[in-house]
Amino acid sequence: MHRRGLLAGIAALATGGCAKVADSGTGQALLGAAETWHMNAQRFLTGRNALATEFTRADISPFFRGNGTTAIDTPEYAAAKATDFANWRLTVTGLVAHPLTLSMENIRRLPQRTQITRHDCVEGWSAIGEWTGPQLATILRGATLLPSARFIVFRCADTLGGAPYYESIDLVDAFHPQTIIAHMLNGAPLPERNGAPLRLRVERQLGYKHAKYLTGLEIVSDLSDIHGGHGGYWEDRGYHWYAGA
Ligand SMILES: Nc1nc2c(c(=O)[nH]1)N[C@H]1C(S)=C(S)[C@@H](COP(=O)(O)O)O[C@H]1N2
Ligand SMILES: [Mo]
Repeated sequence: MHRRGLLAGIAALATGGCAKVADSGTGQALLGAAETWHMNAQRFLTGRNALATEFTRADISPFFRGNGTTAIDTPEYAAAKATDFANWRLTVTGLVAHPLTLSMENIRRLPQRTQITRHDCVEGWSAIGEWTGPQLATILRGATLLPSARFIVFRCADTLGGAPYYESIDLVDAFHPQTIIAHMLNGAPLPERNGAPLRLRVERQLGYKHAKYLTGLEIVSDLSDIHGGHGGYWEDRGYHWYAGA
């Protein structure tokens, strides 16, 4: 984590210079003042495209545990799993010039990125895994964002306590090189517990941002009318929207 460097560096920052990213109404409503400070300070100190640490194969955790939803008990998901997700689709809708419906085959044929990174869950555990999939940027370029696009909303196939899991990130993280739509963990298709067949990896953020069981990407200008209005399942229950680690 860069948090120690971040805290050390904050002292060196002048207070006035860091209010660019979330300067519109939506950004301000979404982010508390301290959270906005944290996001802008982190991006200022490390660069908006700074890479999260990547590890070697020797560092990979022998078992990458599952957390939150680890199995989906619906007939639809069982049927999808039985056919190795041959009919699974990832839709790309909202503020795009070209809405997309991608099959697993489409996703596997895009240029791929493989990265070995550490996942940090706020519940107090970490694991290192090797993830493979296309960069989200590639998919978004294919769809072509409209000028009003500001956030990517990730729709998931599961519910927790009856409410759909969902997440969102802004365009800085969406176009970051390590932000991928992963379909493989450690060289094999994603296990069910880790989000089969598709999950987000957004490596500079904490575990709950990494939405599993992806069914759709929705490009929006505003998060306030989606579910609880805070940009994610856990955010609607009090977690920070910007979970930079
Ligand atoms: N769809 C969905 N995505 C999710 C969750 C979930 O319950 N449902 N849990 C989140 C949390 S809190 C963490 S730490 C990671 C866990 O990823 P893992 O199951 O691969 O360890 O997934 C995140 N993404
Ligand atoms: Mo988590």
